[in-house]
Amino acid sequence: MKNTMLLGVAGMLGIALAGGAHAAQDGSMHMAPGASMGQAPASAISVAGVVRQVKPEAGKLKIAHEPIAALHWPAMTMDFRVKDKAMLKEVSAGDKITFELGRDASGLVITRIEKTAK
Ligand SMILES: [Cu+2]
Repeated sequence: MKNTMLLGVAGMLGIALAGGAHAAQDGSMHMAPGASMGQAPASAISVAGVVRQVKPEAGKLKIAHEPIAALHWPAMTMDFRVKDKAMLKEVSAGDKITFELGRDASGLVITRIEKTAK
């Protein structure tokens, strides 16, 4: 009886953890069918966030970003590509930034980064 209950709790925790794994490895998870069509604004989207990790080889930044209303995204931590790897030299982990998201042939890409605090 006790063992059964423990197993039940463990199972629920497992499900909760799986469901809570919100951090994405890149933006592709957001590319739900139709999500990028029609409603997405043509102009750049400005987003606030905190740099978590700089990945020079990959040309990516891991950013804990605030909700992005224009894309219907909740706040989360994820990787973003940068348009130019040189942009990665301007920031380091812990920097508070405002960045602009645009689109290229491969999807979302950071087109501009501005530090808001050190
Ligand atoms: Cu995200």
